[in-house]
Amino acid sequence: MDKAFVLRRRVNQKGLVRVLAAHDALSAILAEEAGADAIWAGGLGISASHGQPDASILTMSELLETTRWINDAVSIPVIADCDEGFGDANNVAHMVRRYEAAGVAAVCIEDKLFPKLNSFALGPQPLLPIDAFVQKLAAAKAAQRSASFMVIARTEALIAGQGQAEARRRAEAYVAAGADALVVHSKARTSHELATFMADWDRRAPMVAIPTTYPDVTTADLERMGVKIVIYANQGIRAAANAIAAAFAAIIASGTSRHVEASLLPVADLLRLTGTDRVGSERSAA
Ligand code: SPV
Ligand code: MG
Repeated sequence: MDKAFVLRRRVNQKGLVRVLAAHDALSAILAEEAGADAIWAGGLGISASHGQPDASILTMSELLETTRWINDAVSIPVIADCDEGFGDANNVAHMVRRYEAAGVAAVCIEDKLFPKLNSFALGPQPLLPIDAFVQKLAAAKAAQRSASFMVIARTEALIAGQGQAEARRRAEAYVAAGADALVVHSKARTSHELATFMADWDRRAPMVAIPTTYPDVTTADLERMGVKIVIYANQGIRAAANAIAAAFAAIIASGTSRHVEASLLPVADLLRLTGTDRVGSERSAA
C-alpha cells in the first residue's frame, strides 16, 4: 500500500504517532523493529553520519540519496526533513516532486533562511518572512501528485527567540496555506514553551513535537497537550555514537575486544537484519 496513504491514515487514527529518526538504512530497520509508526530522515543525523555540519552543506540530492536508502529498507512511511526547502518556492516544488517520486510519505520544511543552521547550534537563526514561506508551502502543495502526501510546516519562531505571538501568527498562516501538520520547534529545557503554545491552539492541524532538549516529557504528557506526532529526531545516532566510542576506546585501551563482545550486536543478528543469511540460503538452494 502507498506509504503516504498509510501515514495519513495513521495520523487520522486515535493515538500519538511515534516517529524515530534514522540516519541510514540499518538504523531505519532498527526503528521499524522497535515499533515506530514512521521514520524521520533527519538532516542532523544524515549530515552527522557523513561527518558534515547540519548547516545546508549536504545538497538536496545527497540527502535524498540517503533518504531513499532509508525508505527502501523499511515498510513503514518516511518523513523527510527538507530543511528550508533547498531554495525558493521553485526549489521546493522540485524537491517535492523528487521526494514523492522516491516514495517518501511526507516532507517537512522550516521557515528559516538558506543556508540554514541546526536549531541547537550557536549562531544566527534568521527567519524567512511569513509570506515568502507561505509561497513555499503553496508551491509544495501544488507540486504533490498523490492526495495523501503530506507537507509539514515547521516554524522556528521560538528557536529564533521571537516569542509565542510570532509562533502563533506563523502557525496560523502556514495552516491557512495548506500545511498538513505543524511543528513548533523549541529548544527550551522543558516542555513549557510547547505546552504554552498548545494551550492556546485550536488543533486545526495535527501538531508535531520534537522533544530533543526537553527529554523529560512523556508520550502521555504530549497526548494530554494535544500533540499528534512525536519525532525522536536524533536519539538513535547519539546512542550509536556513544556505543561506538565506548567500544573503540575499550578495545584500544585493553588490547582485546573480549571485554566489549557481550555488549555488541551479535554478527548473526547483523546478517539477519541485512538479509545476508537469506542470500546465503538462496545461493545454497540454487
Ligand atoms: C533534524 O533532525 O535535523 C531536525 C530536528 O531538524 S532538530 O535537530 O531537533 O532541529
Ligand atoms: Mg533538520
